[in-house]
Amino acid sequence: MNGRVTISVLSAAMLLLIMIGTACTDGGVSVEIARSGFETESDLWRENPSANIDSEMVHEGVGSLFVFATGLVKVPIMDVPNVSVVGDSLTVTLWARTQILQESTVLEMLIDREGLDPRLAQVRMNDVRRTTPWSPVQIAFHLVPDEHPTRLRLALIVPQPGKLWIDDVVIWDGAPRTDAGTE
Ligand SMILES: [Ca+2]
Repeated sequence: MNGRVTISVLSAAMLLLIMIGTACTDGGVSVEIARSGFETESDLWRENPSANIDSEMVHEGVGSLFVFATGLVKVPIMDVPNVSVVGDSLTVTLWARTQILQESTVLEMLIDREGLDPRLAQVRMNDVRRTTPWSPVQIAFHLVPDEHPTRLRLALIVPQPGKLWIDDVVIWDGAPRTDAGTE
């Protein structure tokens, strides 16, 4: 009887170790800093006539952000004050859907920094173009040494005409996963 109990405890402990090991391999640092599912209106994109909430073409929930670009358009999507970053990078994950989008969309992050001038970082989302169904995207913004972000402002830059929907945007401290997206 005691032997069985011991084996059960050992099995549970081994399973726990395996689970912890898997989590570390997949994630490393994976703290969520901010999230937007575009479920409510925001002043951020409301003033941009190219951007709207779409309540029909959603990836999740009741809304997504829809951008109808007739030329170059920049749409602010998140403004996150008072951040504290532990990892050596920031990762943005999102879901995107495109329709006749001529050029790749660019994700722009303006990083306010403790003791330094703000830094503007831009990453081209190579697969967010042409006509595609909802697809996961993952973009990494690497931090430079001794850079301590205090505020993050995220924007989409659509360089050419086309339609774009995005949903479930998350900014992570570090790299949350390695199984999706482009960079
Ligand atoms: Ca949503």
